[in-house]
Amino acid sequence: MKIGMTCYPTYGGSGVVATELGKALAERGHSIHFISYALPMRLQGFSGNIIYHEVETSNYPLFDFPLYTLALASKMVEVVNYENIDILHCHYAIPHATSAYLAKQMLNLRHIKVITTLHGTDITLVGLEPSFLPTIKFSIEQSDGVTAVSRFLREKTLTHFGIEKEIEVIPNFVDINKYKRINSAKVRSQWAPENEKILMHTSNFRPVKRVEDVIRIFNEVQKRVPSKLILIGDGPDRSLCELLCRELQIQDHVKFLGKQAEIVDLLSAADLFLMPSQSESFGLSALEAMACSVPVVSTSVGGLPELNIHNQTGFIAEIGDVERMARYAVDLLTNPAKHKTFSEAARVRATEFNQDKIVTLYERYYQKILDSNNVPTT
Ligand code: GMT
Repeated sequence: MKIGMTCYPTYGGSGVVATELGKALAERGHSIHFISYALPMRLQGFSGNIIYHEVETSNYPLFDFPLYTLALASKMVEVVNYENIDILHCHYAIPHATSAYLAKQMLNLRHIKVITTLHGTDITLVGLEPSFLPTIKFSIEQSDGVTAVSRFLREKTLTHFGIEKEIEVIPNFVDINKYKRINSAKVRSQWAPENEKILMHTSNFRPVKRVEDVIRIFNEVQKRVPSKLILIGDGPDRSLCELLCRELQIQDHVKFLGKQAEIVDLLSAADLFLMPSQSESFGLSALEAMACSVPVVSTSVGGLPELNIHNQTGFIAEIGDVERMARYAVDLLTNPAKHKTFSEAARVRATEFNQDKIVTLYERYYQKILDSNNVPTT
């Protein structure tokens, strides 16, 4: 198949899923054309079956705001025509599904099929804003196929947007052969020279991630367990978090690593992963941690309970219940036998989301949509 894959290239789960999916499909012999405004973060190195097409936006003085949606639609038309694309697969509905709809119209409804994968805040947060809702609802309804990364997200799409369309749940995935616990003695000795416990969090530091709660949980934990906190990623809340560490006088126990492209050796040094999000449709970074045998303490929001099994692969608690999450963390970090059992269960759970299995689901879904003669609902 020839697939045009559109995603955000930045540090975030939807771009990671799109990129890893594209790479896996390319390895299976499909031709993948990434269409985005910058090289997706995890798309490094040459692969014979992958081509990257950059979307240029005009900064003509009349345009106060870059017209990315239109520029993307035009680039999609070009790539579909020149490369004989079968499917445009859009990750994150805004504005990608809208650009793909426009492109399909410009192509005069040529054989091209549009598939939209819903990832999270495109449905639960920003997509609900009045300035987006009607357009996003329309674009989702006009897609030939729609997938969501969790059952939670499918339900939210149907109820929030009043959409009656069939939505296939295809969960996120991890390459369990790459994401597995490796010897981390060197990294551990740098971060925790006294063999302290290591707590970890990775995110794009947006308010929904509640990284301040990560720090408050750690503050409670370190009072009872010698420990260090490693924070990976960057984003709008990072400065606030750096400040909070200083206010709590724990800055010497917390390391902000910024964005990291390769994290297996980092995750392998962790004893516990924290994800106290306010909203999380799936929690890909928790899955990657679990694949590296790291138990997870998370909130119970969104799709997280579909991944993190309470009292088995970690613990779940209500949003903002810092005290409870800290108690769970201390329980695991002070009980080696329990920690070992949870770590093993986390790895076993992660294997259920193995890349090979989930990429096959996408391949089958592509074929189903290509074979269908569906008329999008309006
Ligand atoms: O919706 C977002 O916040 C963007 C997106 C991203 O690009 O980071 O994250 C979502 O998609 C990920 C991949 O499917 C999921 O693992 C995240 O749970 C989800 N984030 C939220 O729902 C907040």
